[in-house]
Parts: sequence; C-alpha cells; structure tokens
Amino acid sequence: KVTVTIDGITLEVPSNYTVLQACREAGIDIPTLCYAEVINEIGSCRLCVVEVDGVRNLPASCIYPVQNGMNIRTNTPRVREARRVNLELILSNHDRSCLTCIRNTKCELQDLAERFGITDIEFQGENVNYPLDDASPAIVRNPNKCVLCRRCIAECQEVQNVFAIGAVNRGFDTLVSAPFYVSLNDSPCISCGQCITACPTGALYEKDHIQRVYRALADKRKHVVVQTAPAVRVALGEEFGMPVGSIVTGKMVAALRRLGFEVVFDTDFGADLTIMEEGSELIERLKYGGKLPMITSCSPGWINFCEKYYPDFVENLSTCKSPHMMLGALIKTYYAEKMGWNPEDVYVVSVMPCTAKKVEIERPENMHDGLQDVDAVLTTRELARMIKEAGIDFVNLPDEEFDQPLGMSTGAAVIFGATGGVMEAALRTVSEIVEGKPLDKIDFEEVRGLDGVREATVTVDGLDLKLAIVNGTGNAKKLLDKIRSGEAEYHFIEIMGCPGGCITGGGQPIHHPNEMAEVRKLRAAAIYQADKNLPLRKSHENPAIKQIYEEYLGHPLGEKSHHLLHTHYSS
Ligand code: HC1
Repeated sequence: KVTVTIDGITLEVPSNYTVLQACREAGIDIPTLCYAEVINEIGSCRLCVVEVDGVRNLPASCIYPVQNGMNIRTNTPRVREARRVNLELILSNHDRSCLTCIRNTKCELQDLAERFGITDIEFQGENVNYPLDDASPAIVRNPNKCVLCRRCIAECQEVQNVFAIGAVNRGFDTLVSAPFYVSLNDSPCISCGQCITACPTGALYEKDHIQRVYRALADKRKHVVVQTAPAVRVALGEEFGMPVGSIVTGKMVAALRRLGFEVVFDTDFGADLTIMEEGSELIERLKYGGKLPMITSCSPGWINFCEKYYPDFVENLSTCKSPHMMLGALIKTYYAEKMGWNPEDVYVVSVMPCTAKKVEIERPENMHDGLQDVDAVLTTRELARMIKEAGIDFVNLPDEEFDQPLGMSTGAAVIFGATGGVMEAALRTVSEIVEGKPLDKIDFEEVRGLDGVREATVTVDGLDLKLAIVNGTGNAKKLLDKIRSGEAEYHFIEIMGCPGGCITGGGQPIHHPNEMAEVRKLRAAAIYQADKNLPLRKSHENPAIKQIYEEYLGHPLGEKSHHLLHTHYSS
C-alpha cells in the first residue's frame, strides 16, 4: 500500500493503482472518455488530467501510477481549463448533429459536454465529411461521430482478436477504419457488434431493421410473426430504467402484441429443438466416429470467425442451424400449413441480442424452398426504440403469455442466453437419452461461470465426455490453437462469439465497458433464475417438441429436419 493525498484527503491505496483508481476510491469521479479498464488504458483523450506536485505537465490519471507521498489535485483552475480545452478540441471537429444521432441522450461525449457546461466552442476544427460505411448487413460506421478513443479497436483487436479495424493515418488525418479504407463488409469483421457496445458516441450502430418491420406490419397481406431470443428478456427492461437483470418476459410479450405482431413465439422453442437435433448429432458422432470435437453452431459471430480464421474447424461445427433460424423455418412450413397461410405471406421477425444475426438471415445456405427462414432481426435496442416510439408504458404492462404451440419452452432453452447454457442444456438431454433414466441432478454447475475458457469432464453412460466452454472469439482462438497443436482434446465444445455469451451480445442495451463484468453477472443470474422458474427444465420434456416430431418432423436428424433445420458452412 502507499499513502496519497487527493484534494487534501489522505488515504492508503494499493501500490499498483493508477491515480484515476485512487481518485475514484476517494469518491472523486474523474471524467474519462477513452478509458476502458484493462482493455484500453492509453491516456489519449486527456480528459482525466490532474495536477501532481513536482510534475510539470498535467498527467493523464488513467495511466499514471501512484507513488507513496504523492499529492494530487483534481479540481484546480489549471486542471479545469486543460480538461475543457481538450473537450472543446474533441468537439471542434465532431459531427454535432446530436438531435438526429442514434445515441442522443445516451452519449458519453454529450454527457461530458453537459457536465463541463459547454455552451459554446471556441475552436472551429476542420470538419471533414467522411462517407458513411453502411455496406455491412449488420453494422454501420459513421467516422464523423468518431472521437478516436480507440475503445472499438481495443474490443476488436484485444478482446475479440478479429483485427477488422484499426487507426489509419496519423495526426489530423487519423481515422478508425478497416485496412486500406475498405468497408467493414469487405474486412474480416465478424459482425459481433462488440465495437458498438464499446463506442461512447454514435460512430457505430446496428443496421436498421425497424423500418422494414413497420412496412411489414402495415402490409395487410402479411402475417407478421415475431420471436424473442433467450437473452432479450433479461435485458430489455434496462432500456426503460429497470435494474440490470430484471426478467421482463411477460411485459415483452405484451409490448410485442401492442406493436401489432399477429403471433408472438419464443426462440426458446427453437433452442429446445436445437438440443434435440444437436444432442442427437453428438450421440451419432460419438457412436459412429464422426468429426470430433463437435462445436456448437448457434452463434453467428463465432461461425463468421471460424470461417474466416479457423476454416480447418468448419467440419467440426454442428450442422444445426441456430435456434431462431430453425423456428423461422418451422413458422413458414409447419405453422403456416396449420394456419392455412401461404408461406410467402409470412414475415418472420427475430428479436435478438445480436448484430451478427442480421447477416445470418441473409446467408443463402440458410434458405429453404427459396425463402429466408427469418426476414428481419431487431436488436434488443431496436425493439426498445419501437416500444418508446409507440408510447407504450413498458414498466406497467401486464404480463402476457407467448402464443402456442411454438411459444412453449423449457428452462434448458432459456439458459442458451448465458455462456455454458447450450452445453448444460445438451447435457441434460443427452445424459437422459443415453442412460435411459432421469438425472439425479439437473444443474450442471461444472459448466457454468463467466471465465473465457472453461473445461469440464462429465461422465455419460460410462464415457468421460471432455468438454470445453468458450465465450468471446479471442478466447476461442486460445482454445483452437491448443487443439490444433495437439495440446488439448475434447469431445464437445460450446463457443459463443461474444464475451459472456448472448446476454452481452452486440445488440443489447449499452453500458460503459467498465461496468460490463457486473452487467454480465447480473444478466447471467437472471437467466439461471428464469430457468429455475420454469416447470419443465429439459428440452426433450417439452410437450410441443414431442408434438412437432410426432406430427411433422418424424425424428431428430430425419429427412424433414435435414431439409429445414440443418445447414452447412464453408471453409
Ligand atoms: Fe442467442 Fe441463440 S442463445 S444465439 O445467444 O442459440 O442471439 O439469446 O437467440 O438463435 O435460442 C442470440 C440469445 C439466441 C439462437 C437461442
């Protein structure tokens, strides 16, 4: 420990602290913009400067280490002036069309301008007008809103190991871009959207699907069916001021009906179905010597990463489509038949915590009978915007139930939303099917947790199944490199593209990167609580799943499943 004095208050702090950490411990909220704990400690925005006795310039507190006896002052005229000039310089060449910005009222730069009482900008910077990069089906990049904080670059490079974007040029010409100024669409971007959630301003956002959904809702010929991903129900409430980790399933269903969706189904049904298909695929690969380890395929960000960076693992991927695609295919076939609808008049909307799903729905290998399984993907944030625009009092909505039969699901499905959930759901079903008797314990605690790479061994019918669970593509790289080099061997691996899994996907409500560890914990706890709250907790016990196999699909991995529920990926 060392002793420091901050604005006259003396305190002891760990010797490895930065001045910023010490100030925060002293209850002083130093302003920051570029700072993101651990991943982006670069001191570039210089809004966190302080005065330190004996130091001539004003050090950036986020990267300046404490020393014993240090005397720090955080609110002197010199500090205030320096911070203000730095902020005004950032604002001087920023596109300040805040009223029409997607992050209006949710922008860190706007908050800082308000906090510093900026009413006029002394400097007039050169306002370059860069073109919008909107060629990607998932992510739009507006360089004119970029403050060069590099938080997106840190997410893309350090956390996800994707390296789609970086800082190009130097000085006034510095720009965050894909190499050679190509569009994100032509870059190695995997569309995970983690850059969006790291961005403090409106420089990065999802491709809008709200307008196409409104058009479909207004089209009298269309039957517009919506489905909601597991992770949306534990995050949507945050957009309406509810605490992180609130479970809002019933209110979400009620809001969707009020928005005009004709039928509200649950992607969780698709997740239960995925377990039937993927569990059977695993059993088959284990029995008949198929490609192992089998790796889950429901996260499209991960699929993109695998195809672009680890094509030699494409054969390891399960051939299952992701749950919302499976459900989309069944809505346009099984359900449309039941209702006497022409499949071409059915419009399926998925509400997802994910931006990569916007790309997934357009992949030609996911089409069936010339139709897309899903026609539009709204992120959790987009759904919140629609609810707000409609003036729906979300917090006070009554709870409503999903429509049936494709709204029925089990606890095994809802845990898909957290890292380890697909693995646990598969274990609940595979163990019971293979062993032919009910499980003593439903909870497979050994595969839970939030660490980036986890391993477990679970014995099923005498076979020690070696398992790995990974979240975030940077962590996937670590594991796949070990497998490639022969250092590690597994039977079954769950990989989710986003750190924490879908609960913290690129389409979820945005929090500061420093808060994400806590947000992940709270949303994951809510997911496991939602599982506990359900009467059925194993996918194969879902009566609607049994019914659809009896009435329509036949059996897992059968002819119809093959046609509608499975796909292939390219290496
Ligand atoms: Fe996910 Fe999935 S869990 S991929 O994270 O398999 O997006 O929530 O919907 O499809 O079910 C996302 C979440 C989601 C699919 C399911």
